[in-house]
Amino acid sequence: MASNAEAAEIFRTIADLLDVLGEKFKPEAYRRAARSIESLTEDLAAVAARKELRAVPGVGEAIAEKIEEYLRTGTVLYYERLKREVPPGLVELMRLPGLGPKTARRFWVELGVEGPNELRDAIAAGRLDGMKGFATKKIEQLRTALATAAAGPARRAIADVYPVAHELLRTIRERATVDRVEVAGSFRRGRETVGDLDILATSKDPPTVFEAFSSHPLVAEVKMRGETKETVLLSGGLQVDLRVVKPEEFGAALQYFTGSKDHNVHLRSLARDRGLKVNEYGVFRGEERVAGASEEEVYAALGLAWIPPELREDRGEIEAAARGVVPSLVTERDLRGELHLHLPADATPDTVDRVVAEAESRGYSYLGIVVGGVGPDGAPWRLPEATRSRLAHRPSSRIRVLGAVEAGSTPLPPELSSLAHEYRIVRPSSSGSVAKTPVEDPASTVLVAHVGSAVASEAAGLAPWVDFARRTGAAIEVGPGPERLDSVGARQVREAGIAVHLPTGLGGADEDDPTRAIGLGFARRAGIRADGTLNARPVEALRIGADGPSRAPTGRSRVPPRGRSAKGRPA
Ligand code: DGT
Ligand code: CA
Ligand code: CA
Repeated sequence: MASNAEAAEIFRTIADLLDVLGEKFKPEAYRRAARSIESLTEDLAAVAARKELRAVPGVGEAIAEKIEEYLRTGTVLYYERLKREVPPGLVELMRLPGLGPKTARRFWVELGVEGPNELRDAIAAGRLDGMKGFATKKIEQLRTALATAAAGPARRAIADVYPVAHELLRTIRERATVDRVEVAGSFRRGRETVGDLDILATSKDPPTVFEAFSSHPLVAEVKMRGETKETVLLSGGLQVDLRVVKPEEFGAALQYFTGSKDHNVHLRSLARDRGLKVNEYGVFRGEERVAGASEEEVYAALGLAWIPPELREDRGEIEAAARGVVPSLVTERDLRGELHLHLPADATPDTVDRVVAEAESRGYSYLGIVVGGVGPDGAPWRLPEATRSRLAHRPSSRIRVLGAVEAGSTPLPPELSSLAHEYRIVRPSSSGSVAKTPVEDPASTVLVAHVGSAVASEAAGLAPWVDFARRTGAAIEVGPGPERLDSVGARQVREAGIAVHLPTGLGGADEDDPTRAIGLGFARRAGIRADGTLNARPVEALRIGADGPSRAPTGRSRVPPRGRSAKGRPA
């Protein structure tokens, strides 16, 4: 149960509480201890076992006893007592930006304010006006901080964070001496939004890692720097934690800092039942480390199959792993093609050749390009004639190139009826509803795309599309952006027995294009496997044009089946 991070957090909170209570020197002592616990390169329990706690800088007799108490009982009575002496609202107050324990104390003592709501009222009533140290501008900042806090912590869409994370990893790999470096936390679990980034590395020369990291131009402020951990704020305000750990602990640290917290809590209770202890340094039987270098090893030591990060939310995945039935989720390597590629409106035949070459180089066996349709504004559009005809008349190509039209679920307008295409994509109209008139040829519809996540997360918005897909046999696209079908919606789609289409990011701007990884992450979070993924199927199974399921496979355009890995994760 015990962890260095948690112990440090307890001591830091003790310091804050003592500040609120008006203590003079003690708070700094607890802060110093917290910093040094955080910089330890090994488990506190190991230090305690060697009776060396008192040799840790900043740890004297009183604090050493509290660490021992924490290791024994999981908490510290002194801390529990202090928490009872200070109104909980004050702790919230002192955590607000621009406030600290000392200011919180002044509001408490001078105004009788015990929490955010009361402070808001006090500001509104003008009770801060004329208080020493509170100019109008400062009061305005407090008002903003209170409003922001009430709205909940700011989380960012994974699509926005993805390029930043990759840029930081690339810099660390290029400029520092590292062996392994990975992003953990909610990012690795493929969550729709992330609160902060958690990066883990192993290195023979840790200072080079911190140096490469904190000198990156994106870094605006170094908030905390210890021997093993550094916390920075990027210029956009995103917090990034970087930890450098020992190679023999990397798997345990990756497991611990990937979370989720609920998943970890469940794992630790499972470990206890088996007489083991699991923390960010490894799995231990007594003092002996029985696992830690790899995640596989950590899960195996607990009698579990390795669990993909996207499933680690304590929603039954641990029970499944104990029975050895972790689903093998769809991976990038399962994808055999793309059916929903939009080209720029002015795309030339060369553009077609380029994306086809890219699809070929990925080993895909088909590529569906949208050649025209009805836009969300209701206006018909089509790619230039020469570009469209390139689809049908190409120099030899190893893959099937297909044309699609994309429109709402009404019949195509007359000006598009002559547009050559092999299949149809349906998109919700801006109202999100399914038109009463069915498409003229439901059998040609293979895909529903552009389903919004706002629509998707309300069952009512997604439901008509699930019905539509069930009726027509169409698949529904997941992702790619935060405004599109998310993992919650994808789960509903899977549970209805409908296949998904995954964006491939073909023709994407650069290597940091998040399209493919994010759609894949959402699908994996929803428990989707290759067999539930339309574009993981061979071209003959797509129900498209003359290559419908009734026709025998030609064999020519097939790629050999690729191996599936239970351990695949989004790039
Ligand atoms: P986020 O950053 O809000 O999007 O979500 P996470 O899951 O990345 O959370 P974060 O950054 O606070 O911590 C990363 C992981 O580290 C978290 O999923 C579990 C683990 N962890 C961090 N602090 C604690 C803790 O105090 N107790 C436990 N049990 N686990 C923790
Ligand atoms: Ca995080
Ligand atoms: Ca974090």
